[in-house]
Amino acid sequence: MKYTGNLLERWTRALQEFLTAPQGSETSPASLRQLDDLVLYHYRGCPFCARVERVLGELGIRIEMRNILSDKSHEAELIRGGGKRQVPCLRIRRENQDDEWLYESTAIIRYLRSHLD
Ligand SMILES: N[C@@H](CCC(=O)N[C@@H](CS)C(=O)NCC(=O)O)C(=O)O
Repeated sequence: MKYTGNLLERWTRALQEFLTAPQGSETSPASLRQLDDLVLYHYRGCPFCARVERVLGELGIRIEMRNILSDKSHEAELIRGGGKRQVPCLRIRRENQDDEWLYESTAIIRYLRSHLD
């Protein structure tokens, strides 16, 4: 019983520390930047998409994700706009210009790192 009490105490303390910890570190959700001009076409289980998603997480960037398997309109959009059914594809929206459709995980990661880091 004493053991259970200690454990409960430790959990409570850990929870309190977590809830009252200062915000703003690199990995805290509060530091995530939402970028509205970017959209990532992807699907779950695609390893190249996972690489891009990992870098987004690393950079603390949140963007709109469009899964082409769970929504056929996203798939149609990708083929119409980008020219082929391949994920990942990063859609870059620019004011007064056509959208850019960037394929290839390495090119997407290079873009994210060089423009947003
Ligand atoms: N070299 C590409 C490979 C991308 C790739 O092969 N993607 C697969 C999914 S993992 C794909 O879109 N295949 C076409 C399809 O599913 O219709 C990259 O690095 O992004």
